[in-house]
Amino acid sequence: MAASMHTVFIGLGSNLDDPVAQLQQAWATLKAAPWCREAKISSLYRSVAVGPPQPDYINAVAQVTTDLAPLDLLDALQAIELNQGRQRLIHWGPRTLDLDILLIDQEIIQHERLQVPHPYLTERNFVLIPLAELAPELRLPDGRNIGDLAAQIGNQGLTRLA
Ligand code: A4P
Ligand code: MG
Repeated sequence: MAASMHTVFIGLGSNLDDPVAQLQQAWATLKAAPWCREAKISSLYRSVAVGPPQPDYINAVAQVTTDLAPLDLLDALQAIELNQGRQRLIHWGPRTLDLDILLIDQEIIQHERLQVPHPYLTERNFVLIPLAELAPELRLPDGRNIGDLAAQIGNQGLTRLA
């Protein structure tokens, strides 16, 4: 039986060791992954850090189609993080690469390793604005529209890179 395909949105973030290059490398790895189809990515954004004082982030959002099950996708993304030198030192602290699963179709997942939609999705302009670039008509499982949420949140601390 063919596994079902899922439309997934992934948040990319980096604020260490040449963040633009980190995101470009992560995107190249994602696109080339055997489990990844129909990949596209938003613009890159510079974003003032949320959390403890630390350098600005570069953020973007990618949309991919995959037949991986959610926890297998999480494993695959964490392997990419580790491959790019990610160390888990401080909660919300600086990192070479963070890959967060934002949405998987209209699924709601409450697992000890994985919450989907990502719990802070609606509070972060560095997630909502690039997400709306890719999919303004998209809705959260609760019915809220991404384009509307992005228009309401404002762009404080966020700069789109040329
Ligand atoms: N996990 C649960 N749900 C998910 C999900 N939807 N996607 C678990 C990915 N992982 C998920 O994550 C800890 C654990 O969360 C994982 O092992 C997984 O099982 P982590 O990346 O190791 O650690 P963390 O840094 O403590 O937390 P997290 O959740 O990645 O932090 P955030 O919320 O991503 O915040 N400021 C700006 N401007 N831009 C940023 O990108 N990012 C952070 C990190 C802080 N400030 C930022 C940014
Ligand atoms: Mg993370």
